[in-house]
Amino acid sequence: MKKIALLLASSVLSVSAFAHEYKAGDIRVVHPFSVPTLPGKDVGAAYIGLENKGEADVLLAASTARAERVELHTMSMEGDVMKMRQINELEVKAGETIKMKPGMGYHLMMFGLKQPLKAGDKFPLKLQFKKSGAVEVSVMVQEREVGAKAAEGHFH
Ligand SMILES: [Cu+2]
Repeated sequence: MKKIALLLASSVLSVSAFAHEYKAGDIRVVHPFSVPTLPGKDVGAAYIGLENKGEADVLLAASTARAERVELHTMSMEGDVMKMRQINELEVKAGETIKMKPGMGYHLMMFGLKQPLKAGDKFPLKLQFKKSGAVEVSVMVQEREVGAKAAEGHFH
């Protein structure tokens, strides 16, 4: 009986490590990732999934030791121009899922990166929610998809 419990515990651990997700209260933070920085740039963007199983909450801020500051940004088409702007906070409504991805919508913009982001890097990112408090996640730097390349013109 004891053995089974141990086996179960270890498989749960390895599954959650593999799935690369975190919890802050009722919010699941899924697969935080970033892409390699462009040559000569010290800005980058991080992307996370947010699943809210509870009441409405608000992402207030993000920070990382890897960069001077992190801003919440959103990107959208205005006419035929892609425009990016800073937002003060990001509401995650009850039951809502927000999936950030390169090229469109929300992202976490990192300014003053202390070293370039390379594929395979990992770095810690702290997220601050209004209700659920703070959670530290590990961001994986992944090779940018070929298809996403064209949409990366938003880098400052
Ligand atoms: Cu941005």
